[in-house]
Amino acid sequence: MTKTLVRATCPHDCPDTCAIHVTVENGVATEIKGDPDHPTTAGVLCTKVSRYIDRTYHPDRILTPLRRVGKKGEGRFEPISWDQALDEIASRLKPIAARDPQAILPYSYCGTMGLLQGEAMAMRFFHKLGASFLDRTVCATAGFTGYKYTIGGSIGTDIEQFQDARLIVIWGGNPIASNLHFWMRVQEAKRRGAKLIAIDPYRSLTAEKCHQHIALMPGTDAALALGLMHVLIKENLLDHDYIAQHTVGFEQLKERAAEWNPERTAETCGISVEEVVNLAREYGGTAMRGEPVAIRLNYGVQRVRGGGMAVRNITCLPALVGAWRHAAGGAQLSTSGSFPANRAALQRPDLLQGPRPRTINMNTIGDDLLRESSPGFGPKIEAVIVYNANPVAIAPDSAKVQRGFEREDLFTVVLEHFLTDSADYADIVLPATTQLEHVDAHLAYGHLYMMANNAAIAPLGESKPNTEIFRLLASRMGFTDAAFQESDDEMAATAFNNKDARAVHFDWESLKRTGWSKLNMPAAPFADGGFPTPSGKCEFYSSSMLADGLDPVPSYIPNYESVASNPELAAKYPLAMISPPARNFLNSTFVNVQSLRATEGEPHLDIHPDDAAVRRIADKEMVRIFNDRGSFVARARVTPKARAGLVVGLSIWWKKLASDGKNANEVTSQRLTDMGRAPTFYDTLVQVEKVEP
Ligand SMILES: Nc1nc2c(c(=O)[nH]1)N[C@H]1C(S)=C(S)[C@@H](COP(=O)(O)OP(=O)(O)OC[C@H]3O[C@@H](n4cnc5c(=O)[nH]c(N)nc54)[C@H](O)[C@@H]3O)O[C@H]1N2
Ligand SMILES: Nc1nc2c(c(=O)[nH]1)N[C@H]1C(S)=C(S)[C@@H](COP(=O)(O)OP(=O)(O)OC[C@H]3O[C@@H](n4cnc5c(=O)[nH]c(N)nc54)[C@H](O)[C@@H]3O)O[C@H]1N2
Ligand code: SF4
Ligand SMILES: [Mo]
Repeated sequence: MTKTLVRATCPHDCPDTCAIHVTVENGVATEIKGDPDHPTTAGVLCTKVSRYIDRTYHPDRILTPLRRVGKKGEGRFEPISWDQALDEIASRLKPIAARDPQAILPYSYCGTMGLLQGEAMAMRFFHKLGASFLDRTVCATAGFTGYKYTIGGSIGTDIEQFQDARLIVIWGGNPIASNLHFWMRVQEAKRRGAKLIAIDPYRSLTAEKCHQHIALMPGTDAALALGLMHVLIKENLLDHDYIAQHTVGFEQLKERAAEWNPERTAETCGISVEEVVNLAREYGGTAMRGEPVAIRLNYGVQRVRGGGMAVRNITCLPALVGAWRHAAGGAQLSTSGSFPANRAALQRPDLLQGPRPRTINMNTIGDDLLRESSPGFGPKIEAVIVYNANPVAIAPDSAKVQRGFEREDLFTVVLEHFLTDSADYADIVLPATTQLEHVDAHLAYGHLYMMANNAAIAPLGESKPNTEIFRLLASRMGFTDAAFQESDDEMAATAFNNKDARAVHFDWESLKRTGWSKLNMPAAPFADGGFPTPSGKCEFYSSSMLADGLDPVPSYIPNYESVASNPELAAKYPLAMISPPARNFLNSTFVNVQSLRATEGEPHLDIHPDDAAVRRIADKEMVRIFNDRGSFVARARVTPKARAGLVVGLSIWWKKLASDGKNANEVTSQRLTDMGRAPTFYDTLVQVEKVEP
């Protein structure tokens, strides 16, 4: 019997990008473990990925190409050969491309974060084809943009420094569920005496375990940050030297913050005046004692109209108190900007001939699939190629998305492991390999290691890596460029720019052997300023924002849908709804793994006892959640974990595994954020009623 250990990397859309050891016996993966030597993984995988072997060998894996035989959405297919599948796809795409290739749309996100299976060959294919561009904005671009205006790029406090912080503010994140290895550092900081504060409308698993939990209303974080600035300035909890040397626009910020006294702030956020004042004193006071204060800023604050501004305001705070002076101080939203990734080499935008195609925002896929050709829009979408994504489950305003994919005149191809809600609408489904079956190179957005994934086992059935599928499609379409001949290893070798000082020690072959390699980065990136903004400083005043038509100074943009901003709508739909990730799912991935679904049980809605009482809803009763866009049902959990005025439906369920065939995205809207063209999943008003049995 041969038993080998293969070095792999977790491919999922999670900041932790864990280093994995896979044990392979006689060609079969038998065990998966966290790499004990990788500093952030520290030998630990989350519950979900501990089940990755179950997922890979799952009896429902798609193992051959499939052609639809039932109605769209029904999920009835027959197996066909690769040749049949590729011929059919090419014969459908060619005439569309001859008329206008922009009528073909790729739809992908981060089902795998791998640079090869995620983007390389697929992007080459769509560039060469001249297909519509997809604005991949479903997750992080609001905050990315707000952070960039202020700090200059996605660079922040190293996760490996957090254990030395004295105060950690976990702002709009639930790391126990979605950033476990950061939480392990936070636990260490706590043991060393740090104070932990969670800012979250919901008493999440994480908020429960912090010393303090500030439960503000969704979408009011920008106001809270302004209120904190007000108190910091009024009580002179400021690092004047850092402000003078490394920031611009303090006077304008001061003027704006003056408008946000603790009373106005507390009223806007739905919290107490003491909570505002004490948080400012704790944050500023700890920093004034020369101790590191760190903010882990996450995605919860971004999924509302003013999500970009919220991130911007929060990221002004560390510079005000000089927190960046310490390696363990400052803020982290994402580390992705630290990596010298060579995206042009991977994606080859030079393959594009002719003018730049139009761009479709992935968040408005519902409306856009239903649009006719027009001068403003361009051609009607005639074909969609979905990979690494499950739009029917994850995109907002889901009823429209579903209607779009139901169109008889739409040709849909889905590359998948499983018959997801989206695959059910495909004309052709192509079987993709999992991370155990293909090679890939990874960067991370929560740590600073370049990562390699070796293939542990041969592809199951007839499945193929995305890279190979797009190579074959390119050949069927008659694309003969050398770019389509490159192997996965050849592409991986170009993924990181090893002339860059951060990655000079990098080489793909050695990375494959060791599994991971840390970037050369200073421990405290902004201790002496050097922000990658136009001014080289932390920009309290941003000329770029002014040029982009935004308020150049931190401000507050209320939700589209809230009691204060839209009382008329709130009269009908008085409850704010958020639908953050469930611990045992990864977006909609893993929902079909029975053991993980069993832990989550069924779709739930957490509702405060007061809100339940007026609706005569008892714990465990079925409820209907609805607004003008749609409705879905869930089992009520009557609990003060949801603050009054808020309901929480942990997500993202597969629709077809829910009793009513629907999920939380029935009620979310396609409206976009203030910056970054991102979604507003948590900017949603609903009403809730008991479902009479
Ligand atoms: N287990 C698991 N892990 C995941 C994922 C998953 O689905 N499951 N998804 C991955 C992905 S794609 C992402 S983007 C990240 C997300 O990473 P995080 O943003 O850290 O993850 P969440 O668990 O969504 O935590 C968001 C928290 O924000 C809160 N929140 C909602 N609205 C607001 C608001 O307006 N203000 C504030 N302050 N808080 C608010 C929610 O109640 C929730 O507790 O996680 C990744 N990791
Ligand atoms: N209501 C609500 N909606 C949300 C969110 C929310 O918090 N609330 N969160 C949003 C966020 S942050 C995000 S990032 C999106 C995520 O949305 P998506 O990126 O669509 O994520 P998943 O639903 O996990 O779907 C990924 C799919 O990719 C497939 N896949 C994985 N690896 C491979 C591979 O190698 N090849 C191929 N071909 N397929 C592969 C998986 O099987 C899975 O079905 O959802 C968004 N939607
Ligand atoms: S999902 Fe996140 S925590 Fe779980 S193994 Fe993957 S990278 Fe690690
Ligand atoms: Mo995300």
